[in-house]
Amino acid sequence: MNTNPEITFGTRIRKSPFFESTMKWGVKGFTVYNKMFMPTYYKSYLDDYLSLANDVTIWDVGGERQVEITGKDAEIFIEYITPRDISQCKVGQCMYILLTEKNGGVVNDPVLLKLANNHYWLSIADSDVLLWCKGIASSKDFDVKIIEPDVSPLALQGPKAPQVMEKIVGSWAKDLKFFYFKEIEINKIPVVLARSGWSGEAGYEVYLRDGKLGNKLWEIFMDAGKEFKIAPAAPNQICRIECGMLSYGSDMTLEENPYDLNFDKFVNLEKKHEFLAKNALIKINKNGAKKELVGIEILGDPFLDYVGDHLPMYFDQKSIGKITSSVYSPRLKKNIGLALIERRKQDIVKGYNLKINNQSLEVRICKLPFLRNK
Ligand code: THG
Repeated sequence: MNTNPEITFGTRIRKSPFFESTMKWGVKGFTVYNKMFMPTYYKSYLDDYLSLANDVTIWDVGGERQVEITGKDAEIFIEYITPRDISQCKVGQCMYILLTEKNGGVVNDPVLLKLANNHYWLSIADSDVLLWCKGIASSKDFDVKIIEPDVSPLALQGPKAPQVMEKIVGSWAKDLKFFYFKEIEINKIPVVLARSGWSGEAGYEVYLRDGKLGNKLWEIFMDAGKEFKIAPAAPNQICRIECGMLSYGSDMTLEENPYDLNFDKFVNLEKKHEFLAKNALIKINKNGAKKELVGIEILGDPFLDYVGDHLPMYFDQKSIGKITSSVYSPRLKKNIGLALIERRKQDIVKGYNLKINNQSLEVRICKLPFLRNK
């Protein structure tokens, strides 16, 4: 039996504009994200984590595709697909939003960028937002144009990221505020430069606007980052769990609504514009969510590898939910994770457990985030 199968490289799964560079710099694992190869690690999960936590790393996150919405109704269209009030979003600003379907289920959790009035990008997680948006736009007669533009994000993350960026674009990079961006050129390469990223560390995201120039952009960062010990890496499970960021497809799906995820702050039921999930979310808010997303600590020896399954979590021998992500955190020196469980009536934090390799381990519920460095 083949215990180590590989995903075949063909033309059906897309390659990002940075693909060649990632191969050159020794990528060892890929996942598939929005039907595109996306690196998961280079040296080892631990080495990559240490570079991110202590120095600076560069990530090919081209799989975070953009869905561009333009046209007369672009703003009210975005208002319609999210429960968050985006009317205060300024040109040059990002917002984290949830897209929700009619019953309140989460379709995706993109970063919204406002490039101009009635010109937005949704920088999406792994689900079919382009088709969902096109379906809604045509069924409701919105005057919008919806495309996937030639735009691919490259992330620069880690405590030394501001120094690397300063070297490339100048001192203003350090003053760019979190979740704001500027449209610029780096050595004639058109990009959108944002202060953002999925790591809990300092960092930027550089949205490349010409797929032909990906490897050139990558080398500019590698050269500038050399003196800061830059290393290629990827979205890091340890850092993002430490800082309590969720991953669509793992920690949330269409089966969860924003209240299940404790994302009340991204729902504005009173907002001015109509939105698809309004009635459903009003009802859920009134009756109370059935699930809750919690941070957990798993007692016992360090997990050396990622747990690739949603393991059931038990209380009194009864399955009360599932563990959606878990890792060993070298900084916190414990196993931490996220779980989706039946909403508790009382704040009971002890007495839970999971089963792994015929062993039962104790699980405790903890406050999120575990760690914030910014
Ligand atoms: N960057 C870009 N696109 C993306 C991601 C990204 N698309 C997919 C996925 N990641 C979307 N998920 C998130 C989750 C959290 C955040 C960003 C994208 C995030 N959260 C901040 C926090 O938790 O502190 C801020 C949230 C807030 O507004 O309060 O940054 O990483 N381009």
